[in-house]
Amino acid sequence: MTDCLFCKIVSKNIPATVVHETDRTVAFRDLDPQAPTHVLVIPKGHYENAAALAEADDGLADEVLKAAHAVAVREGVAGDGYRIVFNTGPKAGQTVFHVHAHVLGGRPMTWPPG
Ligand code: DGP
Repeated sequence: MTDCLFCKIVSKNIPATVVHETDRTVAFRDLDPQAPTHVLVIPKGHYENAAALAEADDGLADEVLKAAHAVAVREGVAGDGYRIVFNTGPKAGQTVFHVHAHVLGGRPMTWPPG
């Protein structure tokens, strides 16, 4: 999708610090990190949000989840605990409408989220 910020990161028209990549996913550091580790994992194909990705039903959601875990391992936060968040829809705080998993770690987390 030509207008999509994260599609432009996939096509390298916008720079990003990529930390992990597979054939169908890419993971890069968040521009405004909310934890010592804050990485976004996206499918390279455009899906608006987690619901659209789940409905696509082609195994890609599984690949995104596996990539998120691989990032946590690589970043050294998997042992102590980390959080994977899909903000889905404006009311949940989604601001970029290309599905992304936030992988957050490296500090204690609180619950419930805001
Ligand atoms: P959300 O609010 O769940 O849609 O999260 C969007 C995230 O995307 C937010 O944490 C900030 C991040 N972000 C926005 N623009 C850019 C960008 O140009 N580059 C990178 N690396 N991250 C961005």
